[in-house]
Amino acid sequence: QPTYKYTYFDARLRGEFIRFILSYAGVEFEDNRVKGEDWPSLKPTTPFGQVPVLEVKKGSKVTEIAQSQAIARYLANEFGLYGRNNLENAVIDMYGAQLGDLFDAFSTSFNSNTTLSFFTEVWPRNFQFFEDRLNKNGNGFLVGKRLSWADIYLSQMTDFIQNKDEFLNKFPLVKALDKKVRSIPKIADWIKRRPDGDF
Ligand code: GSH
Repeated sequence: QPTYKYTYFDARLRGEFIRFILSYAGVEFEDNRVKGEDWPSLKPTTPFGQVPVLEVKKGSKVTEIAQSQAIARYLANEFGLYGRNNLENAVIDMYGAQLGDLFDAFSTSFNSNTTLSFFTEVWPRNFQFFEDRLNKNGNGFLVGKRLSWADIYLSQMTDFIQNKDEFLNKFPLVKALDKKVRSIPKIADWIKRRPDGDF
């Protein structure tokens, strides 16, 4: 059994869905939360100067994985969060990529004056895509008949919405999926014991 060290900032943001996945997997992981003042010295030691990074230690061999979606896919393969075949996996990855783009847009909106249009336009447009897709698949999951890493990512993304409950009333299938993911005992337990924070 490998051991896992997960490095991200002391925040949920782009890194939290991986913590959901690690919790779902039921594996112990070191939740290494880098402080702002320690980041400049750590940055050059990471593969691309960014976090998240997952270190997977098997025996004496340590492999570092950067890029959140590469980490998610690795864990999905290890812990049964993919589909039944390559085609289902491609569609799961498609949703993951869309959510990654959405997060990129969300973080860019912080650094410009577009936060408002983000909340009135970009969130609703994207959540409508996912609502329609859930409606089409018809069983509460994005792909096939079981939970995938994209379902977990979509659920975690709702953390960043202002007035989440009210907002999600317009997207009842996303709301139900979010509730289902957060009710999975190992994820519910993580949410209970994780550090507090606004983001
Ligand atoms: N595409 C990458 C991923 O999905 O992991 C983006 C990683 C990224 O933007 N990381 C940010 C970071 O490390 C935090 S969310 N910022 C600090 C820096 O670039 O110095």
